[in-house]
Amino acid sequence: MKRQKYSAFSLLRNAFSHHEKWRQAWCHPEPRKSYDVVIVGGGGHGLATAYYLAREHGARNVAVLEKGWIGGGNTGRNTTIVRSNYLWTEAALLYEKSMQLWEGLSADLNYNVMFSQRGVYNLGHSLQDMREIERRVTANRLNGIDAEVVTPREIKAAIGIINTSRDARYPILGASLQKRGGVARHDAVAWGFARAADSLGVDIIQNCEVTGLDVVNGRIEGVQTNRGPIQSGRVGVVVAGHASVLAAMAGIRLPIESHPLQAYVSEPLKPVLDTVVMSGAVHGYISQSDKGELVVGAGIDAYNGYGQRGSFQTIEHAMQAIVELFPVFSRVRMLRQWGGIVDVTPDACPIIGGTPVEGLYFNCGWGTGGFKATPGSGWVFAHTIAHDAPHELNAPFGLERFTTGALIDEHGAAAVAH
Ligand code: FAD
Ligand code: PYC
Repeated sequence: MKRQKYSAFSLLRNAFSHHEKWRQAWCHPEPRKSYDVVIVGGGGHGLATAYYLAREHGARNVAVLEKGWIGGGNTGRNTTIVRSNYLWTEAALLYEKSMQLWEGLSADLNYNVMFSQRGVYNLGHSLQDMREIERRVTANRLNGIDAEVVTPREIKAAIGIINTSRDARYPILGASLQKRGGVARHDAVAWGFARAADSLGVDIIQNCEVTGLDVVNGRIEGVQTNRGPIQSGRVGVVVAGHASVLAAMAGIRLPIESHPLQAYVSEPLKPVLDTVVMSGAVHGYISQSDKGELVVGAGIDAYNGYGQRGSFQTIEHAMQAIVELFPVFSRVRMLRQWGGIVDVTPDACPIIGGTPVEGLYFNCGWGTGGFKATPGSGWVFAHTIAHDAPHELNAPFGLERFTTGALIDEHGAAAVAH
């Protein structure tokens, strides 16, 4: 299939054609015998990595291998909150790089990822919460990131339907607000990166599961797949909740626990909530999608597992939290529930870099918060693979920090209980 070139006239031409005649946005090539770089995992991070490898580093012989369909993992299962208000400088700079890429992403990809900077509130319900919020806002500002502390009165003025009563079980004492934060359309992010990578010559191969990593004398030589072996001297693994499974194929044990994380959407409503509200204390967060559904999430399910479902008590807990914050939603009917598998590290920060196997790189451990990092993660991982060395932004996030002890504790800023 011929690769697409996009022009200002494509939209007009397609508007007048029947949709069956639309050309596919990316090709479906058969895997070649070998590639310069193989990326395992066709989520947002893997596709972004391939795109930036091609665009920033001139790589042309690149494949993305996806066991299912692109964006079918956590990329298509998350609640799409984007923010960069992390506590420590190392994390703040990495997430802020991503925020800056988000701000130009639709134009860069020539694909509307529906990035909507509608603001993100992180609520505080105790004096300790408020001290933590003030500390984080100050740290954010020192790193040049927009952040402010807002009072219950200001929160109520902005979000009329929120419950700021002092009599609530967990009264709202204030919040941090990042106005540049918001949401994006998750599928569009995968599709936009896929189309752009494809147009730069990247092979996107779906239904291609990696079943083994070929390591010879401490070097990666290729991968085994359900569609045959593929040779490559450079392999980047970006498989979110399945990172430990892939690492084990190369004899590596990662400091990662895999947990289900659930989300829910309601029946569609008229616009009632034009911002994002998160509360780590009551364990719930909520926004309203452009379709009108309330998009709701909670903390992780406490047990380890690979089932993309989640347990009933977490559903109950999340609904209690949301109804406590927004009593008006008590009569809304929920429509769908699902889970994704998140890979949580001991310091709630990602692992992005090389491994003891030469030519084998891992990008994982984003846990409950990697959607917001999609462009930034792909950008630094592409640099790492192209140069066989980390970019200064991801240098602190190497696997070695778990032996040197240079951990970056972001449990608080992760804002989701785990
Ligand atoms: P994925 O999109 O999971 O992509 C990995 C891909 O690897 C998958 O498509 C999978 O099929 C493929 N794969 C696995 N094994 C193999 C194999 N052997 N061979 C080939 N392919 C393989 N983050 C935020 O920033 N904001 C949020 O609001 C937010 N909410 C969330 C809510 C939920 C319910 C969940 C589950 C996660 C949430 N996250 C959020 C986290 C975020 O979704 C992830 O960190 C991020 O999407 C990870 O992207 P990825 O591309 O690394 O992973
Ligand atoms: O990291 O902002 C976040 C988040 C929200 C919901 C899940 N993760």
